[in-house]
Order: sequence, then structure tokens, then C-alpha cells
Amino acid sequence: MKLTTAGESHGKALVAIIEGLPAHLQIDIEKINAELALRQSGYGRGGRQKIERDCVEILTGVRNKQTLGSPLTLCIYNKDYKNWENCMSDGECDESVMQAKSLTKVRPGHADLTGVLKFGQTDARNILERASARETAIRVGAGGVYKQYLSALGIEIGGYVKEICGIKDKGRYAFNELKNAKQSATGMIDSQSAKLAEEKIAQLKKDGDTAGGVVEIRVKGMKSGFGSMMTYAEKLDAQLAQGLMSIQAVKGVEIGAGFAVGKKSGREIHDEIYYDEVKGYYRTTNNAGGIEGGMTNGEEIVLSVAMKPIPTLMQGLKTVDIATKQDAVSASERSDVCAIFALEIIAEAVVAQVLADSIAKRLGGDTMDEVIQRYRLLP
Ligand code: EPS
Repeated sequence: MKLTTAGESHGKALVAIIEGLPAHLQIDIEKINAELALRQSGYGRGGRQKIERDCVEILTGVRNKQTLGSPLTLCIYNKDYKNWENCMSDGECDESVMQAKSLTKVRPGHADLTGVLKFGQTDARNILERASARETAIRVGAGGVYKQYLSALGIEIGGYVKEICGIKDKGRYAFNELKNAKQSATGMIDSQSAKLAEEKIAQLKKDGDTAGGVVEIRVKGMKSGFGSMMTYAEKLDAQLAQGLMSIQAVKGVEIGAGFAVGKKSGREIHDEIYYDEVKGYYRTTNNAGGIEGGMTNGEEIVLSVAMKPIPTLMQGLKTVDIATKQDAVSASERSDVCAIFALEIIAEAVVAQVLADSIAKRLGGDTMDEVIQRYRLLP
């Protein structure tokens, strides 16, 4: 299943095209919009989210709430475009507005400087408009479709915020407790930790600073054998890492015990194997995070994703103005103090995309019924 996204942060719209969906997948647009609303929420989000009310419009590929098997196109209109039309239109723009909205005091940590040099630009707006995490809105929209495909097979995705700028959620949670994270403003489940994290975000906001963090994503119901050790490109852990690293500002991905494997012995880390007539093969620990040899092993998939603090600081950092080559303080424009809650929703969407693609590759299926039958027959 191929996903293409397009759109600029303050352009007309964001769009996504998904190729390779089977026919007869039931599409509930309200469920997609609920994911989009979650992506916009969370403590520490910026002013843009007060302007937008992200909702998808399905342009192609669905009739009478069911996929046709043709490419499915999703669209989210940017409400903010009306405030930017003079300088973001595909037609002639107003030079003075373009000048006023130009960004030359490039932000450390952002795509600004490298993008300007690579694409022969003099205004970093031509880079940041696409580099912006606004693109994640449409990826969450597409994730809403992929989640409905997975849900038809009994596969569920959940997660929570594990850490915000050094404040850690104390808990270890069973899968059915993860839904509580969506009710908390920080995405943390433990209320004490959440309170400390809110205080930290409030302080950073006062200081003109920003917060990074870590989320955990878990998948339940994925049978064994998805991905393959036969070629490096087919390894599912590699595909998940690629997908997650493609989310704006993500700097680290761990599978299962992740970097902790380097601190422990083989006896301590490997998940011993048991057999039961009813359960089949199983493990009592899950340091592998549900993936061995690049393939799912039937246990929960467990992933951690680390995001750096957003590079737009209200009290900027040292940089150079590319228009004058003089020392400068990096540009500050409306942004978020903390978007880790959003990261959790986006990472779920990306994981859904990678898993749906891996199922489609292994099982094929022109109709959703075929996919369901083939999945059921797997051990
Ligand atoms: C975002 C929209 C953007 C930013 C943020 C994510 O809107 P605006 O730039 O108009 O405020 O709030 O993007 C970034 C953090 C970034 O670095 O570009 C969104 O909808 O998620």
C-alpha cells in the first residue's frame, strides 16, 4: 500500500493518496476525524490549533462508505490559508507580504538552513512550509484509514507519553490501560507525573523554551510472520524505524528493550519460549518488543519514539541571518511549546501504515473479506 502526502503548512490544503486498499473496507469518517481532533490537542500546543478544526474530506476511492479498491484520496483544507493567500497562492503573490513573512534568521535544529542551501532559496519559508509538522495532520488522516483495515483483522494500536523534558511517567501499563492516556492533557497516565509534566511545560513557556519527549506505542493482535529476514528491506523493525524516523523532529526509535540490550547479558535479555496446546508458542517476557529476525513473533509489538524539542523558540538561539550573513537571534514565529501528545497520535498512525502495508504484501486480497479469511487461517 503506497502512501503519498502533499501540502504546505499555510497552503490551501493537505492531501494524501493511498494505493492498494482492497475493496469493501468500511470507512467511518467520524473515527478518522476523532484521531485528527486528538492530534490537535494536548497541553502545550500553539495558536494554530485554535484556528484549525481538522476534518478530512474523501475525494476519491470510496462509495457509500466502502472502498472501491481504487486510490483513496484524503484532503484537509487549511483554514489558516485565508490569512496567507497573499503570500502562499500559486498565482502571483504580494511582494511586500512575501517580504514580511520571509524567514532568514534560520532556526538551529530546523530544516531552514540546509533546505535553503540545497534548494537554491533565499527565503526559508520555501523550505519550512513543507518541513512543518503540519504535514502530520494528513498522515493521521491516512492512519485513520489504515487503523480501520487493521481493526477488521482484530489488530489494535495504543500508546502513551512516557517522558516530557526529563519528567517520566512512573507506570508500566497493561494494553487496556493505554486508552486512559487519551483522556489526559499530557498523554501521561500516572496523574502525579502528568502534573509535574504540566508544570514543566508551563515553566518552559514562560522561559520562551520548548520541550521534547518520548512516547511508547504498542500493538496487540498482530500474528507472527509479518516482515521477513530474507532481505534487509523486508525486515519489519527496519520498516517501522524508517516510518517513525520520518515523523518531523523524531531523533530516536527503540524496539522492545531498545538501547537497554547493550547493558544486559543474553540470559537476561532473550525471551524464553514455551508451548501450550491452547496458546501455541509463547513467551513470558517481551524484551524483543514482538519482533525477532525482522518478523513479528506474535507477542505485543512495543516501540519507543523520542522527539527533540521544537526548534522554534520564542527566545531564539544564536544563528546567522542568511540575508546579511550577520550574527542574529533565530526567528520566532507562532509554534508549540510541547507537541508530545500529538507525537503519540502521529506515531500510532505511522505504525498502522507500516503494518497494513506489511499485511497487504503478505496476504494480498482484492476484497476485505479475502484479507480477513487469509488472516484468520494464519496460526
Ligand atoms: C502544526 C502547525 C504549525 C506549527 C507546528 C505544527 O502551525 P503554524 O506554523 O501555523 O503555527 O504549529 O509546526 C511546527 C512545530 C514546525 O516546526 O513547523 C500542526 O498542525 O501540527
